[in-house]
Amino acid sequence: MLQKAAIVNRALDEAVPLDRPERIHEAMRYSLLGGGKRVRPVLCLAACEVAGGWDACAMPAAVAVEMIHTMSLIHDDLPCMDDDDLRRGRPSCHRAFDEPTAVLAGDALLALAFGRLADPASYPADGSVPPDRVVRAVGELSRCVGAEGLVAGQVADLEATGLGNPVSLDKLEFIHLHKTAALLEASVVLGAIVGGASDDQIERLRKYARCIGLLFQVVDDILDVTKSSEELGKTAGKDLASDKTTYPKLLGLEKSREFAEGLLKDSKEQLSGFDPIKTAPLLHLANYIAYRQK
Ligand code: GRG
Repeated sequence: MLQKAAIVNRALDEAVPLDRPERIHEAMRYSLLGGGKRVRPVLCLAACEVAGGWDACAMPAAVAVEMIHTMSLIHDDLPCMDDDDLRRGRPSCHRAFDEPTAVLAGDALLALAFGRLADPASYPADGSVPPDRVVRAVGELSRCVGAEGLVAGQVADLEATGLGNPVSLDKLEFIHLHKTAALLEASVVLGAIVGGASDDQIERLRKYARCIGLLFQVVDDILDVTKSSEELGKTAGKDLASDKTTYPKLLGLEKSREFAEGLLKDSKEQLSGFDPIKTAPLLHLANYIAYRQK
């Protein structure tokens, strides 16, 4: 994972040069290159490999999902959203720069993500990723991050915050399936599409991604109450202090851990029909998400 994350970091660095206007590019680079586990791009590369492709085929999609993830974090930290001062162990973008710059840096990363994904020059020159796969990937990404996906999750989360009473388990699942799982789903599905997976393979990998997406959030909720801000690189205990509903609040810590174990098992079952050597990275990534410490 570290090796793949290093390749992704190089691609991200090259994708956002320090062009003019400098301040906006500085802000984009500050948030994009300042840490982050790179879970989404690594998932994208791993799914492409399962489908029979290689890293260069999936790199434009890998870079795109990390750019969108970063822009969602920048916007999530804004005073009008979660109002957070700390991100990836450093001041959040609007703190390090200013609010308008942070909004625009997020907007620019969103646009650039689609630009890189759609640009034929981003792909290997041997035609190993035909244009119809790229078009399908663009549509899939748009659906996963727009008002049916990530944005829907954020809206539902904002609506639920401040109501004073906990949301139901169903509502909590809706929030996380959209706010967190949708982009993990896009990461895996885009990798599978550009790698040349069949429709049936794409749907199985989608199910895997949705399981690990929900798992990711359950683990995030558990870490929020069991780790410190220093360990996490973001404000810990925030969910506990606010009226935000989390799995530990609804189910308790022990039942949340059991729920996480069930999701891990379900995710692995989706990989059973594939070549076990090729799915090994996805299997280990599921374990990593389940047992991560930050
Ligand atoms: C996508 C158009 C568009 C708008 C964004 C603000 C917003 C709408 C959505 C918020 C989404 C959000 C912040 C979801 C939380 C996802 C999550 C669990 C983040 C933590 O991910 P990690 O642990 O972080 O992978 P690192 O820093 O390691 O990358």
